[in-house]
Amino acid sequence: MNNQHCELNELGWSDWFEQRAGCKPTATIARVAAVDRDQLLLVDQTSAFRAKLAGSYLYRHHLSHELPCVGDWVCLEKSGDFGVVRAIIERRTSLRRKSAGDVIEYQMIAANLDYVVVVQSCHFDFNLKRLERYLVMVMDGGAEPYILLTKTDLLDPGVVAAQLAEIRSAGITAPIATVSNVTREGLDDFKRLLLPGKTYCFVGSSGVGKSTLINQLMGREIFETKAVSGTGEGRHTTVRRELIRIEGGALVIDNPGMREFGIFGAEGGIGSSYSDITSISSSVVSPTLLYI
Ligand SMILES: Nc1nc2c(ncn2[C@@H]2O[C@H](COP(=O)(O)OP(=O)(O)OP(=O)(O)O)[C@@H](O)[C@H]2O)c(=O)[nH]1
Ligand SMILES: [Mg+2]
Repeated sequence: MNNQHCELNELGWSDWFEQRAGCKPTATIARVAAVDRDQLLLVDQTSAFRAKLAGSYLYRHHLSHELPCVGDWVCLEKSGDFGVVRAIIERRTSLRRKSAGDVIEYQMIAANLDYVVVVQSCHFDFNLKRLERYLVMVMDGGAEPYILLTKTDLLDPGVVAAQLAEIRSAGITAPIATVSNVTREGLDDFKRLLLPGKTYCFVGSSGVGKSTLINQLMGREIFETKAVSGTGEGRHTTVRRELIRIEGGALVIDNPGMREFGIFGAEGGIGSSYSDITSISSSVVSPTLLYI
């Protein structure tokens, strides 16, 4: 991330974190922009730099959700352009999935998100039940959901309008945007939703156009994209999560495509109304079975 000389709050820092940080006075605070095996890419007011987790932290924390993920704030010791992370600051919100296996363990997708943008393509990918499952997962983690329908250029406007009506008639009240990355219709309206200093995490199936859209928002090709199959299936092009700051100051996380997931207690379908979703959301134990 190119963040030369920006304030921490431009990277998403707020009083909420300030009150909970508890870092040593000599420590530096930075945000996790990417996790590459045992190395972290961090950003602070002055630069992007590499870091690793302190051995003492690893000794005390074994569960995968205790390890830093994209979007986390960390306390570290910085020497030159390398850091040693001593602690993760409490997460305000998160997006997480249950790991496969009998032991209930969470795998973090990303942390400290203000909004999760659930992306579906109008073309082949649109699926109300899956959308509902995503919304439950988002609300379970405490972020606000946005719904984004892409590839409107490939369908008759009447079909897109029917999909919007289907979403609303299911009682889903989350804001919905529609966009075509080809004609750019809807792009400016969507851009206006993205506020400086707020963090937006893009999730959805492979091939729906997440990276294409983020490239459009950046105004240049920073993420690789790849054509989908004739039936709209993506190629799992994005394999790395990364937090970037786009023009206008919003913080955006691209994600690898997700194949399928379910929610604890909701395997048989969530029911047909948003009130069902919200009641599940407040009582749900965890999202589960989400494969990337
Ligand atoms: N017609 C049309 N094609 C689009 C649109 N948005 C993206 N595409 C195309 O869809 C294909 C997949 O786009 P990506 O941006 O790679 O999709 P992704 O969601 O990032 O996929 P993963 O990284 O695999 O999760 C590319 O060929 C894009 O050019 C759109 O609005 N309309
Ligand atoms: Mg991608």
